[in-house]
This record gives sequence, C-alpha cells and structure tokens, in this order.
Amino acid sequence: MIEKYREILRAAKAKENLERIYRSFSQLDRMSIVLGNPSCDQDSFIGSHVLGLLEEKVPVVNLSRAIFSCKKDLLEILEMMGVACEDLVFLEKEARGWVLIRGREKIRVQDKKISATIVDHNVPEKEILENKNFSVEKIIDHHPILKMCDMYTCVSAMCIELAAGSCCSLIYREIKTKLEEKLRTDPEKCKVLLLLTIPILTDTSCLTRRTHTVDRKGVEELLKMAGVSMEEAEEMHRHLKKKKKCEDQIPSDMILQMDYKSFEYPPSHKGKTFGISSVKYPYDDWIKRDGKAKFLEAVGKFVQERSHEFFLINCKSKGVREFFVYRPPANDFVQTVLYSGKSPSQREVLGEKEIKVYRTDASLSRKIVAPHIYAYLDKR
Ligand SMILES: [Mn+2]
Repeated sequence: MIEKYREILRAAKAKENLERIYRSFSQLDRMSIVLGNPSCDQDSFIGSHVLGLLEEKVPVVNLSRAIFSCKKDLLEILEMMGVACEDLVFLEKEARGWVLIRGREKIRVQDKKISATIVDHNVPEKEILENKNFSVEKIIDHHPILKMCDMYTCVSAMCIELAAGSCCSLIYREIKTKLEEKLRTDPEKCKVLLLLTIPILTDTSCLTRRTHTVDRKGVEELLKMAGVSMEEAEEMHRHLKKKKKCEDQIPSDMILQMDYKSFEYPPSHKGKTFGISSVKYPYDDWIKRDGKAKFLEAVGKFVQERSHEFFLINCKSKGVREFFVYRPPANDFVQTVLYSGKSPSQREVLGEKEIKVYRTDASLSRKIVAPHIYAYLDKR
C-alpha cells in the first residue's frame, strides 16, 4: 500500500517542481506563497503544498524545521513524495525578525514583496501581517473569522466554509474549477492530488464524522483519479495514525509546540493573548513519564515565553477528550467555556491535586472551543 502511494506520488516529481518554483521567485523582488496554519497538521501541510505545486506558488511551512521534524506522520508523507526537509521552506522567527528558510538559504520577510494565499486559517500572525511588504491575496479555510480587520478588504478572494470537515476538500474544489485545463493536460503532475485524501480522511475519521458533501465527493473523485481503492486509503490512514503517535519519545516543550495555536483577545482587551495546544498523549502516561513538577515547569515556561494570559492543553486519546487549563482567567471560565454552564466533569491525574483535567464532549475540538473562549472574553 505504501509502495503504491509512493509510486503514484513520485511520478508527480514534487521535489523538482518545488525547486523550480522556488528558484523562479528567488531571483525576483516578489514571491507568491501558500501558507498553512501554525499548527502545521496534515490539513495545513498537505493543503498548502498541493495548492502551491498546482498554482506555481511557493508552499511555506508555518513552523520551525526543528518542530516539524518531530511530526513523524508528515515525515513519512515527505518520504513517499521523494521530498527532503531541505526542499521545504519554513517560516521561522529569528532575533532580527521573520525569515523564510530553505536549506541554508534565508530570505527576510521584510526584504521581499510577499503575496500570500493562506489556507486552513484566515488571519496570519500579527507580526507578519504588520510587514508592509506582506499581503494576503486569497483565503481558503473552514474556521470562523474571530475578528474583522482591514486585511479582509484587500484580499481578492475568500472561501470559508465552516461545514467542510477538511480544508483540503475546499482546496480540491478550488483546483478543480480553476485549473481544469491543467488537470487535463498535465496528468503526471496532478498525481500529487492524491495527497489531499489523507487529511480529508483524518479530519472526518474516514468520512464518518464532521463530514460534508464536499469531503465525500473529494475523496471519491480523487481516489478514482489515482486508481486507489477506499480500503487502500483507509489502510494508509491507519498507518499514518500510528506514525503520528510518537509524543512519548518527544520532550514536553516540543510536544506543546507540535500542534499549537496562539489567539488574540477581542479588541476590548487589546494586546492580550492565549494559547491552545492539541496533543494525543494521555495525561496519565505523560505525568508518569515526566512527573508533576517537570510537567508544570514545562507548561509554565512555555506560557511565559509567549506571554499568554492563560493556556489550554486539549488532549484527545481513544475517543476521550480532556482539557488541562493553566491559569484560567476567572472562576467560571471552565464551566462556561467547556460545559456551556453545566457542571464540569473533572479528575486529578494520578491523584495529583495540581493537575486537574476536564473531560468534555469528544466533539469539542480546538476549532469549536476557540470561538467559545473568544465570546466569553468579549463579554468580560
Ligand atoms: Mn483544518
């Protein structure tokens, strides 16, 4: 099954195409990029790379190379594509500002006119947006817009469909309608489209949850195009799911960054932020490995470095979702935000009083909980 995917994907020559696209812009004073969200999950990573390859824009990983390298599922996908980490462009923050890094080459964001298509999120990091050379051209997403800002008046196209289980379904539909000609005339290059089925199946639990016609239709058409059966696709899904479960081999400060998003407070509390990290590592295993003190120290340091007011860890493992809330902003926060006012279901991990976690409905993903928190903060 891996052999089959590898054979199809290698025929798309992604490595050569990424190199060629990057070179075509590195000589110019401008660059068109496709940027996924900073959690860099399968949806963001694959969505930005497939769209970039098809639209001849530079796909950019919205994460440092060091943290990206902890994501074993994505490394496996890269291997199947025949692409190395050196072939990817990473957006990283250095002391002198934000830079695009590819192998040993670096481009400062402020030195180049960058026009971005952003996928799987709808607003770039504040500091990046503040660069006058940086602009957002197009948005394809399935998250709600939390706050209106001037940027939205300057974009040329915006497609946000909250019902889509995966952003890659929307990306496929975009490619299908805009690049019809290419799909017909360059079938080899289009083989990379098979990748889009991977996040769609992950985000919809193989089309059983949070699924919409656009997801089902996407998977059906893409698999047919590649000559891959649903059984084979599900096998690949299980294989990558196993690869992704590697947090027990990774230090806590890295675990917290592997699927992390930062959020701004509403304008009434200007300048404040909070963060949410999603993990698959059960708290009991984590505390057993690191101990209470080391765990709390890692969380405290992480939150302090980012100057967050508060921070949530969102853990889903074996169908059970539990939140750890660090420095909740008020006493009614947990009950209001995680339980819509009903009484919380809490437990202490391994009997540790300081490590209380809250079990919620399994469907309360970060995508759902972030707008609840935003609304809560807005009322304060
Ligand atoms: Mn997504």
